[in-house]
Amino acid sequence: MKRFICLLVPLLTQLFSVSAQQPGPPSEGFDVMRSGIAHGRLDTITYASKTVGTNRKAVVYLPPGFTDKNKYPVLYLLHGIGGDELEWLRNGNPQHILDNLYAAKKIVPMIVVLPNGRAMPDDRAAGNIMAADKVAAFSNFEGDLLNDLIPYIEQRYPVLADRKSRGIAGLSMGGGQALNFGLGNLDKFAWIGGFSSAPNTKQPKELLADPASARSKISLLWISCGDQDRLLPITERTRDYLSANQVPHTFLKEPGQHDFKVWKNDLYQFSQLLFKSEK
Ligand code: FER
Repeated sequence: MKRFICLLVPLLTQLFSVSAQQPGPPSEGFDVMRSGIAHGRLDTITYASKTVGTNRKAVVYLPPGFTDKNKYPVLYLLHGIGGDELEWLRNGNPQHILDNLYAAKKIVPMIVVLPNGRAMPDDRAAGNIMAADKVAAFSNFEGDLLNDLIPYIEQRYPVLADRKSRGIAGLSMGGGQALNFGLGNLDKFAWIGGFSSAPNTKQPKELLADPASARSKISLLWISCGDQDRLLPITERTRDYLSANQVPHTFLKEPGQHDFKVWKNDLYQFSQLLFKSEK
């Protein structure tokens, strides 16, 4: 009996922590606009970027019931190599996913900022999207985000401006950016998600040089990828390093390829974990 309990307790603990970390896949209609529930609002903003030297656009999602009387945590949600500030809206219906999650009381009220992560004067996804200067612009976005966009958002909207109230996530190139910028700036971000992260993801030792100090700072580190995605080895490489260095993280290998079916599922699950733990 004693032996049985010794086996059972760790098993239950593990099951419990897994279910607490992973909300599970959505059901049909999770990404469709529903009538009869409260809806959020989309703003298009233009901010002056000292980093790029131009005025740049971003889209801001304000949650249902938004009011200047409250202060909100903020998620910065980034696009992929072929996208821009409208990519999530064109292909992913994040506003409907989030509205429906609010209606089900599964997420906390948050502002979601959809930036253009290609930080260069012509930031359209036109021509050769793989050109070296365009790929470099995804790296250059770190300065634009930290020094231009975040200060603009924090001045313009009623937001909680501490690291525990700031998250960063993205898909593919945006997943690489979220991991690079989030883990590289743990004084600014406590909630980090890489969805199907691209080859711009830094090598593990550069990505997280000091795992011991990161351990206590990270509230959520989510890494996920479709099992049919040829970029899966990048996420597995990050996962192996995090595991070897005992950095708590959530790893999800989900059925699917490199597409919005996977990323909508990621947003659905990741957003339910955001801004909830005490750590
Ligand atoms: C690459 C393969 C994929 C790469 C970038 C991507 C810069 C990005 C894909 C995406 O954002 O969807 O070799 O190199």
